[in-house]
Amino acid sequence: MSKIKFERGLILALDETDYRKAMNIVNQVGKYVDAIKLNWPIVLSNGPQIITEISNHFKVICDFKVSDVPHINSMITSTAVKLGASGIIVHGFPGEDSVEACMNSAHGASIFLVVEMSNPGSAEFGKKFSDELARMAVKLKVDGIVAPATRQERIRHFRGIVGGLQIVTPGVGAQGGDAGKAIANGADALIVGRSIYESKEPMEVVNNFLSEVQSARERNIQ
Ligand code: O7M
Repeated sequence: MSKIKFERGLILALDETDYRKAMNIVNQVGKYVDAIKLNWPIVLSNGPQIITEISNHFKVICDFKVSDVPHINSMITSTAVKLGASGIIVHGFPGEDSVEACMNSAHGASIFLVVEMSNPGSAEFGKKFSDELARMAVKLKVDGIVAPATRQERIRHFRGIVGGLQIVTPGVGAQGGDAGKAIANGADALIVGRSIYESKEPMEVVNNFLSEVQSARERNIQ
């Protein structure tokens, strides 16, 4: 299993649960994104074989936000990888042993740790510990973290903590985050769902995001 690289800087969050519509989107935009993120809604609606079906052609990240005791985390992670996942999203709040269990059963798949969520309610509990979670990501040497595009300054803040770890960022588009600013602040890849799969012209939307990423990266280099 090879690690996921974010050459294009875009991950499709495929939260469309209708099989035909979902596969139609995959066929249109799959090869223009770095990975396709599958969350519970599409997997519960279509069965785990959808992970295998899509991963036969494209990199799949299973966004199960794994957050259980270590032996269950191991079972979830290794099963998702056997089904074809190249990346797994995990929570850090159950503690280092639970995250390590995911890492030890990932068989080379990338592990991304959620440090702060994009919804307003995440300020209530999660934000209080997000620095510690980012430091945990560095200590355990996970592959990357998930940080919110809805609060751009937080991406920059976490970049300062995690150094070279990958940062993937949800909350662009439908949740109000700005794609170019997210990249300018240090994100490696945008995670985008509804703006793409609810559009009548998904490929056009993907192209727009790709050029925003490209220009922001060029500006970052200058
Ligand atoms: O672009 P949207 O708003 O339609 O979808 C956003 C996707 O990002 C959706 O699949 C969420 O599960 C995911 N997400 C968040 O919206 N907020 C978070 O804080 C974290 C995630 C996520 O991807 O975690 C890995």
